[in-house]
Amino acid sequence: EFSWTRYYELEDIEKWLDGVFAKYPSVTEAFEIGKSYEGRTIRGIKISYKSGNPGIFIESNIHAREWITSATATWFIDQLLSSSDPEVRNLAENYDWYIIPVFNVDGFEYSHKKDRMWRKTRQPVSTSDCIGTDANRNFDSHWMENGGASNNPCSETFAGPTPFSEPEAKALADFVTSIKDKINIYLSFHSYGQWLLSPYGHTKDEFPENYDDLLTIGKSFKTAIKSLPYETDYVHGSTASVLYVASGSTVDWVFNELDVKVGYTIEFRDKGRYGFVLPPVQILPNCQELMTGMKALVSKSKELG
Ligand code: 0X9
Ligand code: ZN
Repeated sequence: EFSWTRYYELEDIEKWLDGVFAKYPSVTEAFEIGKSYEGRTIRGIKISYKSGNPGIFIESNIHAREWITSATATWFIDQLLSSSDPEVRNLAENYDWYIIPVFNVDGFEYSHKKDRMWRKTRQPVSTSDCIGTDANRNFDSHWMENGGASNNPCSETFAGPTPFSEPEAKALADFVTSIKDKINIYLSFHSYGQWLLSPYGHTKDEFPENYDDLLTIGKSFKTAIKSLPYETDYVHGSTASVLYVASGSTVDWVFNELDVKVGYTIEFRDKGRYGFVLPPVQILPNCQELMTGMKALVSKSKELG
């Protein structure tokens, strides 16, 4: 029986997903964006209660060791389908959801089987003995600019030999491009640090034209989470201004190249005490925070049009 009191391997998550499709056939649809370097299928779920809804895309676990992201994504899927909370019903029924719970499938498997702290993809690099690229530096938007990524294959933020060198990144880009007119909000789940990060990542000298709106939406997310009994703090702002310069990320690529103008990287719990190895007892609190923040984020974004 699947639960949110422990972490699961890819195989278990995929079995759970199959069960979800079987249980909710009329409102769910399986999709595949393509295959990973090692040949695994990258799978997603579309949840749609009616046609014509605005769309929200969630990509999760692009960084292998950030297990809380897929645990939270699966919980969120379960809630959209089973919760009777009116605000969750509003999210479920008035938006179309595209959710990829485990994007970096090869890395995720490797983080379970060999190295808990693995981050990157698993594709070798011809010029080095080091393996893997940071998929969140491999997208073709300001790729390798401003020191926001590394050209050293042994670095954790190696951008790859070329933009979209990673089959996973290319598959995601092609898939999101194919449905871009249906996407209003793009979210990328990460850990850790408790940040809500908007574009830009590639520079701290410029801000998007709608940055005020992105801050307003971000503030609603942060305030909502702070109001919960845990009083967890999230810091919001542009990636480059509040965290560090990071170029070639998914959120910036979708924002710049596909013109999806509401996009955030969400860095979940914690602030570093456990870091990537967040204890399972914190899965549900993190999930509750995400849901509370999400309700606020979506409603503020609707309000601002
Ligand atoms: O460095 C990253 O890729 C993310 N942080 S993490 O510790 N999870 O690795 C931040 C990504 C920032 N996003 C954008 N550049 N938009
Ligand atoms: Zn990450």
